[in-house]
Amino acid sequence: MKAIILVLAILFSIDGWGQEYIPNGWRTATSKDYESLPEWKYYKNDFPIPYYVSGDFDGDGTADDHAWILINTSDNTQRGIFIFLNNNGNYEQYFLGEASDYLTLLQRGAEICSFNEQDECTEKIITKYDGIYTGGFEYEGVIFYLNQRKNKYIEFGDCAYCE
Ligand SMILES: [Ca+2]
Repeated sequence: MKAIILVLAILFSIDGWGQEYIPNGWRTATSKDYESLPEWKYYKNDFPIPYYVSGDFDGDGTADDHAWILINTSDNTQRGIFIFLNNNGNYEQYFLGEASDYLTLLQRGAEICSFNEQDECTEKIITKYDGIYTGGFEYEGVIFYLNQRKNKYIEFGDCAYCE
């Protein structure tokens, strides 16, 4: 029972967060969405908040940036991945594409790799700040990590697939 109350408290607190930077046409997930998303419902005990992580996603030294799986309000089913970089309360928005099932934090110091179209490993880096991993409960996901020079989030993969 205590665990249920704790999860509900976390859900309600996150539901109320940061509404000011959520773009028009999108909304944060609510407890009702667990009913319509089989994966979220199925893994709820192990993974109570699959749609949100915070971290330092731009390397400015403060872990006050937000990553969300948001839900499109036009059909209430389409999901998108967004990162909001907090610059003293002004949020810079990045849309990363259609969402997988969940987000997790990729902490700085991780070894990540990029791949070409032939799935050959082309680059291996050690992250200097946080990134996000977005994946499926039953399939492989991708890592998004900011390329500061290009001011763009780049897709990386797991270096376990590098020869
Ligand atoms: Ca930051």
